[in-house]
Amino acid sequence: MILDKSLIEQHNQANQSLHKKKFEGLSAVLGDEGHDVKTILEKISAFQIAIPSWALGTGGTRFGRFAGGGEPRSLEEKIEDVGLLHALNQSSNSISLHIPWDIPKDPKAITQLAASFELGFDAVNSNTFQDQADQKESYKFGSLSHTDKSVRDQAIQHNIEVIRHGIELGSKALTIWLSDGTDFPGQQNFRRMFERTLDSIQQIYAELPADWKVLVEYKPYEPHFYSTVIADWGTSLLFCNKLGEKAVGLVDLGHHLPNTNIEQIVSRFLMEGKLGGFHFNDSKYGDDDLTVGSIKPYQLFLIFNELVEGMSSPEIKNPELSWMIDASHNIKDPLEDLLQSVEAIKIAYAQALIIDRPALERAQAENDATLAQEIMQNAYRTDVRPLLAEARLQAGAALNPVGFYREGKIREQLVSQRGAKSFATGL
Ligand code: RM4
Ligand code: MN
Ligand code: MN
Repeated sequence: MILDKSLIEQHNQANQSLHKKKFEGLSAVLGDEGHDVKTILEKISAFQIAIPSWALGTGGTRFGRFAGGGEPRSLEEKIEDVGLLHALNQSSNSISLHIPWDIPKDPKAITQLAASFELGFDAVNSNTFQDQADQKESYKFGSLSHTDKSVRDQAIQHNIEVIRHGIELGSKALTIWLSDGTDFPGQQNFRRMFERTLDSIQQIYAELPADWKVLVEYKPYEPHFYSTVIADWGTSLLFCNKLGEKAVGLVDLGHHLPNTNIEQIVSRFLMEGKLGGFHFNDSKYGDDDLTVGSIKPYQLFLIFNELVEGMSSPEIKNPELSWMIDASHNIKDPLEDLLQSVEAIKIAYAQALIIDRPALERAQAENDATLAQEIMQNAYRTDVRPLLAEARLQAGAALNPVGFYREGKIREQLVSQRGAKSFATGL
């Protein structure tokens, strides 16, 4: 479905006067505080977040899945959906593919279709956590870490194929989320599992084009419940350092044990020049894959504080980052959920941009914890949404994307085109 741009203009006209009041008030205050609102708006506009191809349908849990209707039935329809999101917010100009859930059969046609929506391709993701129908060896007991070389070889080959698909699409990174692990104490030798995995990833690494990265994602548990080969950021960093310059860590916000200080992990990765990117989502308990910012928005802000500080510091030499969402929508409309996630990410970014950094540094130098908190929370408690709306307005996107989506009855139109019982591949 292609959005009629004139409808966005109508929507913006109708909402413009209230928006202008809010925006003018906020920019006057920020201006008085010494911020350059024009530069902030440019930064917000330039910030683009990739949409996962596996999260455009309704997700579920191992207990059930309640499809919402109008789900994309093919990779082409998934690209259309991301195009729709991008038209609504001008903030998601790429898609991240999961293979084999989404194999581009005709890469030329797929890249052309994506380009017609002004979209490109972010990291490609391999999948050795499920067995495919035509596959010879089983991943029941692991893939890249498996005891049997033929299973490892098959998994290595799959990753190399994923790189090839990515090259055809213009991607620049491979994400490896390795589900390998064990369920019971004594089941495997931790050190040997690590060594076999390293050897496997080294073979994949050797196939990376010169301008590519491999993003090494970590996760403490699930699907295995006793140990995971790449369980935490330390192990991810260990792999990256052993692999070489093209290997960088990927922080999925849901892949931490409760109460982990994720912002400090971000700082450490940045300090080492080894932060590759993010899988944004939110969680209460585990890898819940909920809407970004729905549970712990302050944590998200603190993460962006580290990012803004790190990226603007001359001491930090970190490669460009991949910003991606990795979520699953079990009860919400996936497109509405993704719009909310993108908005939450950009809110946290904008709030981090308005932290009074010189004042914060002075407070830190003077060990003034009270003042440091005041400064942080002054930024966090500022309603920066008018900045985001203004950036959208200037870019030709909708002032209120979710509002427009509902007024325009977009889901209803998708259901009438695709049917109430269409299913998307993915989570
Ligand atoms: C995993 C992990 C990966 C994602 C899969 C579907 O928990 O987050 O990044 O590709 O789920
Ligand atoms: Mn992830
Ligand atoms: Mn996950």
